[in-house]
Formats: sequence, C-alpha cells, structure tokens
Amino acid sequence: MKLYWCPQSRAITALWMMEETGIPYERELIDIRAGSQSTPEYAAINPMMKVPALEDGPVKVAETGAVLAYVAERVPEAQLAPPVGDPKRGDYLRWLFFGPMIEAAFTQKVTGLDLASSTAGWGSYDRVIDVLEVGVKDGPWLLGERFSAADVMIGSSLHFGMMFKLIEPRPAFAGYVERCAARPAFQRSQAMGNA
Ligand SMILES: N[C@@H](CCC(=O)N[C@@H](CS)C(=O)NCC(=O)O)C(=O)O
Repeated sequence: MKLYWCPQSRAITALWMMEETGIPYERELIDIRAGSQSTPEYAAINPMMKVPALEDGPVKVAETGAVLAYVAERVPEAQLAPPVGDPKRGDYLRWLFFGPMIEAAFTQKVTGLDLASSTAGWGSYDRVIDVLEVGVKDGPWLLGERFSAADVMIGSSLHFGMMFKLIEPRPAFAGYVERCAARPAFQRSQAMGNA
C-alpha cells in the first residue's frame, strides 16, 4: 500500500493508522504547500486533490474515514475493526464515520455559524461534544477494552481539538487523548508528521 501524505496535515491520522497495522507500506510526499496536489496525476488518485489518499494496486481510496475503513479490512490480522456480525460493529462504524461531524462542529465554533440544530447534520457543537464525552469517558477505548480504527479517527480529532483549544479540556477528553498519545504508533506518526 502507498500512502500519499504531507506533514502537518490531516494525513497524520492515516499515517497513525498505517503505523498501527505494523505492516510495511510506502509513503509518498505530496507537498500541499508547494501545490503538488494540484496536478492531473494526483487528481486521478484523489479528485478532491487533498491528502491523505491511499493506493493499493488498482484500488485508490481517499477521505480519511474511507482510508481507515479500507486499511482495517485489508489488514485483518491487526484487529483494528470488529468483524461483520460482531455486536460492536455498529458502534465501530458510527465512530469511524463521526470524524466529519467533529470537523463541522469545530468549523461552527470557529465561524460562529448560526444554524438550527434540526438543519445541521451534526446537530450543534454542544451536541457533538456531549456525545463524544459519553463515548470516551468509560474507556479505555470507544469499544471498551478493544482499540480500533475508530479510535484513530476520534483520537486524532480530539487531539487536534485540544491542541488548538477547539474543545474544553474535560477530564474525559484529556484522559482519552493521553491514552492515545501513549501508543507507540501514535508517537511514530506524530514524529513523522511534525518533522
Ligand atoms: N475530507 C478530507 C480532508 C482532507 C484535507 O482537507 N486535507 C488538506 C490538508 S489538512 C489538504 O490536502 N489541503 C490541500 C488543498 O486543499 O489544496 C479527509 O478527511 O481526508
């Protein structure tokens, strides 16, 4: 598998995921600050011309949640996804695809966008934050004792949100992000991603 990525970008989430699998993979730098994403060659991999994106033989995957879902299934031995039929599968998928809700909530907070919660797909900033708190407070992971790709998605978003003070440091968030940050794969991805 080849991960298209760039330091100091959302691609660090996918990098963390690749590191969690423990398998070898290639990395190709797309320097988004130099405009390397805006080429017809890269648009053929991700039509949105953003990082991350993944290539696996003839398969091309873009969007962080999709990359994580793909990798979790591609490397079943890493046990980063409850299999089909597992009672935890529903919660796993819900959290795996919850990343864009958090992003929308952060955007609402930063811009002060005033939108009825019945109209906004994410409800409201407060609703997203409260639901997240319930999700992470018991721990150690979203699915209990089992770490999964969903933690990579939510852990990354909460780490980012705490770093940039987009969420209040509630004890449940601080504890969860601390547990994520203690993982060697997280630390390797941060070291590469912030180099
Ligand atoms: N929805 C995308 C967002 C990816 C994204 O926004 N990537 C930014 C870097 S943080 C990017 O590639 N920006 C370059 C550009 O838009 O030109 C995902 O979740 O993967």
